[in-house]
Amino acid sequence: MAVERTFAIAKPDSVKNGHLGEIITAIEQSGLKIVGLKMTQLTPAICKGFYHEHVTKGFYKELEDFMTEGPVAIMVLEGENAILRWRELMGATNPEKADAGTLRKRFGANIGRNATHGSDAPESAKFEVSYFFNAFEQM
Ligand code: DAT
Ligand code: MG
Repeated sequence: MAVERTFAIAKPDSVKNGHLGEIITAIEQSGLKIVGLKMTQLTPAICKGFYHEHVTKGFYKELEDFMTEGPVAIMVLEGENAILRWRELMGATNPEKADAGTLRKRFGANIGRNATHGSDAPESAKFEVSYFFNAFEQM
């Protein structure tokens, strides 16, 4: 398995509830390296571009309202098998179904407000990283 980069978000609920530090600690303790990090707030247009695969779904409005409601921390993570490792650290999309100790189990309230985002494949990771980070913002 090669060294990969993946894209992560500490969603508005995580930032608002003061869980950003714990999320960063979990990433560092897992051995994944943070090679890009910044705060931003998504607009509806930016959110639609980011979640392009979901814009036609019934839950999209709820997703956009949530993702634009406050600041987020966005990150690029690097490591061997980083895409899958970050997904495993986050846990299942629905916090109720996430394994104990995962970030979504610890900090997510429900399937909509689920604390973190992670890319799901090499192609989406490449798109998502480049959507938010230019070359000078990645170490
Ligand atoms: P993931 O974030 O685990 O990759 P996804 O890509 O299927 O999950 O969906 C993107 C986000 O959309 C997800 O983190 C939360 C929201 N979402 C997904 N399914 C939902 C549903 N049935 N009801 C409300 N929000 C949902
Ligand atoms: Mg997804």
